[in-house]
Amino acid sequence: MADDTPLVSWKSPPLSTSRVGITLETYILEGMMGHPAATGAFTSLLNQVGLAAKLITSKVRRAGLANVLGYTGQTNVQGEEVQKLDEVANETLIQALGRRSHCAAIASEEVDEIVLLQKDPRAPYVMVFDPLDGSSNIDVNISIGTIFGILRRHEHEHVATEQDFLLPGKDLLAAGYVLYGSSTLLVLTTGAKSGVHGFTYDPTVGEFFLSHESIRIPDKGKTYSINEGNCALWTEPVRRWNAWIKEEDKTTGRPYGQRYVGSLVADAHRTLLKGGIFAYPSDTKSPDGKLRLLYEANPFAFVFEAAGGKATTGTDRILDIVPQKLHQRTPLVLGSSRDVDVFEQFMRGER
Ligand code: FDP
Repeated sequence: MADDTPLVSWKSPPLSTSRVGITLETYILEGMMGHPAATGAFTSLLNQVGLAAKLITSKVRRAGLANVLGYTGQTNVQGEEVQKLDEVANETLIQALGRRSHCAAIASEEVDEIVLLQKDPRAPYVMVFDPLDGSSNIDVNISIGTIFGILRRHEHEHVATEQDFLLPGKDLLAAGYVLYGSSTLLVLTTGAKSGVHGFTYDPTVGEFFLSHESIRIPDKGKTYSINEGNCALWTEPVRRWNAWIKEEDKTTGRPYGQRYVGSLVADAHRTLLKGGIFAYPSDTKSPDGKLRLLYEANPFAFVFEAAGGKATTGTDRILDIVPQKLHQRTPLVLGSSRDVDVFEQFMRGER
């Protein structure tokens, strides 16, 4: 009798919904295919952000060498004036975005005024970015990053103006950051519905691959992140919160550990993955806070909320603030929802 048992038993792998391993371009393209009315403009813009991230990575990775060769904003060995890395990153982004017709203008932490990229008033988007955040850390080989956000223009009678940028963070269409750390990681979100995803750069093939799918920040963490050297400058509620988080109490997991890199991208990224709280409150030296609303606070607030976390000034939701000017500063508190809630309770005097 013939034996029907196959020599090698083969079972199809379980159907997986995980997309880990797909490239950033595929991810962006799939996003567009989910919107039948999409023109491709947004897709193209996100792809240009990916391209700029690759170009800046290659420059950041050579920064130490460049330093040795004198490429530090002074004169290089050929006697030429050379640019600082944050200026290089700024120009790289402007050039990458200017090559397509979709980004009407940009506002950058590096530039006083907006930079117009398109004369066509129909150009649909504007972009905000901090091209190289934490730049005081470049010289000491510590992680730095690029932060970005994309807004839709509402008026197409004229070319873009500053007014196109003065929108609350809740109006962002997309936001994210690129962390130049032990590897380069691009974290992107178009909001809570699509989730927050991280793409790790493989320099050997020149592609970003989805490595951190659907990032969710834990409800509560074990670390706090603040420049404790500013303690004498803080307000009384911040000091009381700081003392509380260092007290011993097993039921609430205190004392929390302290972590502070001094590069927002690095501190915020760690907080996003591990949970806990990052705070740069207002103090007597910086009564309005130190960090910039448009380039730093809003993109991170958008990412944290999309990942299930919170972002506040201590009293108000960051994403609700209507900016009055481009380079406006704000106090910023980001983190796990329960940890941010406690911070706000201290600010309201409830603890
Ligand atoms: P940097 O001054 O090095 O550019 O926004 C700028 C920023 O860094 C953030 O990246 C960082 O979180 C913060 O300032 C650090 O400020 P302190 O040195 O005052 O702690």
